Amino acid sequence: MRALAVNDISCVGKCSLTVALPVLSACGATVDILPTALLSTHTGGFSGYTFLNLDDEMKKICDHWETLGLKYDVILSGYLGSRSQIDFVKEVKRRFLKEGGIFIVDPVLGDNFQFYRGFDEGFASDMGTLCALADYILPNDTEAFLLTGERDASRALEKLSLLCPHPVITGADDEDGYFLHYFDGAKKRMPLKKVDGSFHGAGDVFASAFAGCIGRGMALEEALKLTVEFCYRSILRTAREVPDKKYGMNYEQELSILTSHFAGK
Ligand code: PXL
Repeated sequence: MRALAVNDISCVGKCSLTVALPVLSACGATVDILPTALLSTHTGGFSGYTFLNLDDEMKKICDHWETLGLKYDVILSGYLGSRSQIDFVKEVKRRFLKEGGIFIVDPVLGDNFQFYRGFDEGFASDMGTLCALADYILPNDTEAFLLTGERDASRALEKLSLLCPHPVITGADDEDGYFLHYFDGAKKRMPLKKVDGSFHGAGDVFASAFAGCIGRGMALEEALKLTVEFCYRSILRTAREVPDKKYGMNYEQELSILTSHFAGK
């Protein structure tokens, strides 16, 4: 299975491509990358970070790839550095996704009911147009709200299901607990064990594992169960081992959950 991860390179603070490469690889994927921006750190909690937008380079990279005839079974889109990149990723899907391939969009916009630095309503609205081309979208509760205007996850899911066949809201509080909400022909939810605190990069760990599982042919519910187990174990480890959560998740020693599942398959 050949996957393309479209995301930024944050040199410090594990997220984006530094997470997508190892996690997708652990699922047995051959992973290529299309970097959207180069940052000294991610933007969540560090000050003074550097940011190089790679708009022009992305176009040149894709023109070269066309000469190689590359096609992907799965394309996973994550953090995009500009509104024009959102349009360009639509073109990447057209040019490089195999017939019958799977397009997964993690609409990276914000967390804790706030935009990440550099994003605004216009960006969210454009991101909605990219979500409309996806087979699966993976917003967190904040992103589901920013895309739909609904704070209630069940109502947000309903609106997102008009946009894309399989929205997955990766964690939201309900009146009776903490759930992952997903649409699979009907609204469904899966209980999640909540660990206190905020875990930077958790969305990228989730999206990468999910894309790997779906790319390897798992059905939606099975893919979600394995992804949730891998994320939960990584979060527990991070809670124990990482004092400063902006440095990202310690998922590395939990990759065996994925490698052992896919061993010999
Ligand atoms: O984890 C999402 C993410 C990805 N990439 C960059 C970010 C963030 C969140 O802060 O800043 C550059």
